[in-house]
Amino acid sequence: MSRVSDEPATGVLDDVELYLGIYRRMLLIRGFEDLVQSLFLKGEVYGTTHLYSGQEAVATGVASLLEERDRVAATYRGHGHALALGVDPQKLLDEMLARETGINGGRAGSMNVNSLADRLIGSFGIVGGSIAAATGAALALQRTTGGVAVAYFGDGAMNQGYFFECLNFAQVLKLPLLLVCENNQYGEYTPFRSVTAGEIRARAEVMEVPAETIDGMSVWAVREAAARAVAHARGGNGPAFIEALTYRFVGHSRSDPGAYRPEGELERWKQRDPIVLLRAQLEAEGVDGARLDELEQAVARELEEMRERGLAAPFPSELAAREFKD
Ligand SMILES: Cc1ncc(C[n+]2csc(CCOP(=O)(O)OP(=O)(O)O)c2C)c(N)n1
Ligand SMILES: [Mg+2]
Repeated sequence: MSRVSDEPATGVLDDVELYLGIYRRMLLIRGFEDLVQSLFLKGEVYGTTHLYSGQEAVATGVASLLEERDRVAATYRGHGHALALGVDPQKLLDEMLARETGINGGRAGSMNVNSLADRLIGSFGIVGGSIAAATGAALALQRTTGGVAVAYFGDGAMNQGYFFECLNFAQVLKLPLLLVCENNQYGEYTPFRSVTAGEIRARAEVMEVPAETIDGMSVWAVREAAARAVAHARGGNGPAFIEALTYRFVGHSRSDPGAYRPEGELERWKQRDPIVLLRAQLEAEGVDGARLDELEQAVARELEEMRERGLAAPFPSELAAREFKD
């Protein structure tokens, strides 16, 4: 089991330089989401958005284990999944703004981003859809490059038929599939406990699929679990399952203020903000705080430049701009 504590100890991070890169990526995701939200409130973002703030450790931790030949299926909460894979943040922002320079030419918007060059086979608006897409990809990869397919999905997808059918299929055929359930405690405005029977992990275990429940706020816990899971899948042993316990720091989508949350819950989770935890851990491992401050400032500058470039980028056409505005 990985160490989970608010009091950092040294020797926890296996590669400090690698974690500095992860730290930068997590800052980028958080800042990107803050930027998208502010642009959304100004009416600049077309369609809807679902932000990844608070869940950054999951996508960055898993992505740190992936190779060129691997493939990923994300959800509609997928900006973080995309950025963790290395999708160009400017192109992703331009996509939100429905510009021609967007990663999908401004036609996909926030929920449907894909970038095959970055291994992202799609972002799926249908709850559980990512599981089916990744299972298909795993079947193809098993027959070709030997890569692993990863599906991200929420706790809400655990009650979807997709999950049971795909996991059974993948286990029978020993497909190289990694299923990552991001249990952020809610499906829209519903606490997952009130609609989900039993332990989530047990649903994989019943099919004899190795399954772990981990601290999804600790990126090193995610990375350690993902290393085991990826090794299992890559080794021809079939699928592996991770339940990452996490929390979204914002509403479900758009301007949801999250009023259904019990008082103090958000604040409690924020004390275990994955970015704050990693920063404390990096400092405990001897990284100079000033170096981390510089990283933060560099990311903030990068985002400000992106905002200006994005807002100045051309729309696909006048007609398309009107069609996409909701
Ligand atoms: C098949 C299907 N049913 C219902 C919806 C409506 N819907 C959109 S998001 C959502 C909640 C899903 O919650 P979860 O899987 O926990 O993901 P999270 O939003 O928390 O990341 C629902 C029910 C949908 N998109 N697809
Ligand atoms: Mg959820």
